[in-house]
Amino acid sequence: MPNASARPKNGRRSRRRRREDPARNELVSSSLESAQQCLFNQDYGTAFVHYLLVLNLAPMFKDFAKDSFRFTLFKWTEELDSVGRIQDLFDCYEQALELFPADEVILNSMGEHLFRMGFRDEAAGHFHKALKLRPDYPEARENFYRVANWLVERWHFLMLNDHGRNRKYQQAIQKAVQSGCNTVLDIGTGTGILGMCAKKAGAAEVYACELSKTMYELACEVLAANGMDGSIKILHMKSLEMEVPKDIPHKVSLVVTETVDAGLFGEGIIESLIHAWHHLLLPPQQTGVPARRPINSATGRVIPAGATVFGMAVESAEIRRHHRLCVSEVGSLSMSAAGELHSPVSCSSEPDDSMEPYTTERLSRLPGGYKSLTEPFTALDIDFNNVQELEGLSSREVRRIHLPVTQEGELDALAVWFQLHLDEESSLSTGPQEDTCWEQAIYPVHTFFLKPRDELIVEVSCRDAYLRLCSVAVLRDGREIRLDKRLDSQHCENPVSNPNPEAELCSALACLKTDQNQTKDYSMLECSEMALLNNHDYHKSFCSALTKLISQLKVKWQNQERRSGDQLDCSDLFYVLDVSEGFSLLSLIAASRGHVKAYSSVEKKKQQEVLKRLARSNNIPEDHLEFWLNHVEDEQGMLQRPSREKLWSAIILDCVETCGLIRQKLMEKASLARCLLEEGGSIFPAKIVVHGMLVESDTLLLESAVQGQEPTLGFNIAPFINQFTVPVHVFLDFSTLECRHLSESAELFVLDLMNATANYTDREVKVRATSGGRITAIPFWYHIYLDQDISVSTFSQNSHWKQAAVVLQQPLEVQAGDWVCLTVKLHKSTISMTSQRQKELGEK
Ligand code: 44T
Repeated sequence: MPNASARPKNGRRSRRRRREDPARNELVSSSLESAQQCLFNQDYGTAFVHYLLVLNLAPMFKDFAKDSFRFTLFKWTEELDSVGRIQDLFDCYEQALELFPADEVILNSMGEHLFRMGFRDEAAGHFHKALKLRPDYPEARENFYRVANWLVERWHFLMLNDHGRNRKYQQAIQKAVQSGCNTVLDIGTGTGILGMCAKKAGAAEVYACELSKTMYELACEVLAANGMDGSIKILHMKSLEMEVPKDIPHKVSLVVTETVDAGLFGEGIIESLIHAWHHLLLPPQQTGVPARRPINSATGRVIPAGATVFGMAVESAEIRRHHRLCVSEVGSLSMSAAGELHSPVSCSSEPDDSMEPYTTERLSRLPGGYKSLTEPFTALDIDFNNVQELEGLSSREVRRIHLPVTQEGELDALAVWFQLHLDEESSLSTGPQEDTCWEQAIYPVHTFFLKPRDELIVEVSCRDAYLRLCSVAVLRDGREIRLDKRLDSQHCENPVSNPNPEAELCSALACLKTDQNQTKDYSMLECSEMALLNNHDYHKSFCSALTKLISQLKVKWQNQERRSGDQLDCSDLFYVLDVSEGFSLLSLIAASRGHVKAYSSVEKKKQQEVLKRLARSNNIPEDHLEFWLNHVEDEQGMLQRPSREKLWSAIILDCVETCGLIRQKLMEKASLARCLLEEGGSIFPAKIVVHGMLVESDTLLLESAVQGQEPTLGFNIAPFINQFTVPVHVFLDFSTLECRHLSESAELFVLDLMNATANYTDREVKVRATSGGRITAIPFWYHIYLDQDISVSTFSQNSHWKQAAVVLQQPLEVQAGDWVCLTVKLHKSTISMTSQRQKELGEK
């Protein structure tokens, strides 16, 4: 590959010299010819090098060769990708962008590679640039929408729309500045709002830092728009890397921050504050020593001043089905041999790195609700102005808390929230009862049925700067029942004080033994995969549809044999391919139908083991289950014939993502799959019908964009952050969304996966408003038809899918009886909608 940096700059004089240089011209034209020849021969690597040479030597060919160059680049990088030459791949893109820095197609394509490699921030930057260059470029727009949620998380909108929170922070900052905190650092400034509050309150010097590149750039725009770019110094870095005087000239008297997540410590506030106290803040005010000088003149402090964390034991079927296997049979397969299946969120006393200590939910919006089994208890109190206390957190002794059970029920989780004490007077709460938008942290625990006179023993500790909560035991009738899974078996049910040390030793050994077995058969599933296993209807439907298809094919085969006079060959099998993403039992369910050789796309070794164990225990011959990805070399080859002389009887496509969107490239996969089917074979699903409903929901608006015309605390922020608004809200729980239904549910679109001639033009659908109101959103979901009669809905009680909703840019006022015309578009598996009122259509 030529070294791009060694190329001469193309100044005017050198260009003229080049044109006059016959040897150079000769080289350019022969290279151009070679490039074209190599392209024709599909030798993309060499073609690419030739094009690079030509275009660097003779930029005037850029217009002429642009399309071929792009084509070569895409083909060559595809090859590099398939053989894992990632560095080379990105080098090629960089060289291409040096030649065509404003080429939106190259930018977008590089973004796609970056995204696939997990560089989301960078990927998003490329999509954003491509979109700015060509706002009507649909590929870049769709890609941008897919990543916008990661770049600028949706809570930014909630936060900026939370006037109560904004005002409380503003007042606390104002008070601190007016009482003498003159130099301020905003850690994790986001849009810059807290820093701007400090400046507006009169602080002499304001600094801010932000680690996310996107947020940093956004904050720069916001500061400039508010005329504060000269007076607030913003740094693109993590506060932990900041030093005095390198980054800020001296220590500050106030740190303001809201780097807290639902579990309080998840954004690293403890570590940031310890570092800030040692390196960035003036010493704290001595407690107990009366201040002689004006307070805070040479001392430092933090807003928020501290926090109190609360916890409560809850029952929730919704939490349970996402973290525990709740069924003993899945689609007629017995699950008893599955071994231990865990979600990645665990309260294990020895958590490993792959585990998260908590997940988050809004308890008030949990489908099916929740039941409190104990009163809320104080889990922790922390003073952010006391560095010794912050440092001591990790070494604090594990605290055991005894909680009287107040209501009987299944113990599923410990829910956690907190009060953030901004100063002595003012605080914010993230509690489930409050009228706030904040989620609670959920620590799923080992399920146990609690009775009213029980006492639940919870352990609270702080490890790796995370708060950890674990329910360890239940006190019932004077006996302590251990809840840790590892000590869960019968032998481990110890009386509170075991008078017999020998018996204690025996039971400890017994536990050790179980422990070993469990480690062996232990496998982790994503929460959505766990919920999928628990989705009885889904598996039952697949089971029926597969049984039906196979019996139809059997009849067909038998008829053919009768006609041809051949004997039925018992070794002839039906071939079924399951290309579901992640863990899926569908291949096994297919294999259990008899006369089926099934191919699973499960990739993880541990999960393959689970399937093998289940096959054995369900009497499925070992050679009737294969792992497809062990056979194919690369993902591109995912859809192939089972073998040279065979075709598939069924191909199972995983068509909807958990978030509620249709999977990318579904239609391409379906058309490929159709070609690989034997006659009479089928793709599952055969058809997808999109359903939707008109609703009025302020909640959805608040989570989608900063609302209203009023500036936020007097600052101009909304237009900047709202650039990251996306038209489709994902991961929606439509069943618990606060909203008014303004229509019945309606069929919006049909995707016919079995039909090769289906033509997906825009579709106009008329929906009648059943009540008057403002349509702000159109939640949508899918009826997935496995065949003509059997379907599953992605909006059902046990669904492992969430729903999605189109959020309208402008709410649409309607009256009962009005007709609304929706234009539904499908572009590359992405559904979009626009709406219009059609009063004049009247009743028909
Ligand atoms: N919390 C709201 C907002 N960052 C989440 O890159 C508050 C949520 C909330 N930058 C319950 C209650 C509430 N140095 O942009 C992000 C992040 C950045 C840093 C520089 C650092 N050490 C950090 C750490 C984080 O700060 C921004 C905000 S952090 C996420 C805040 C009532 N649930």
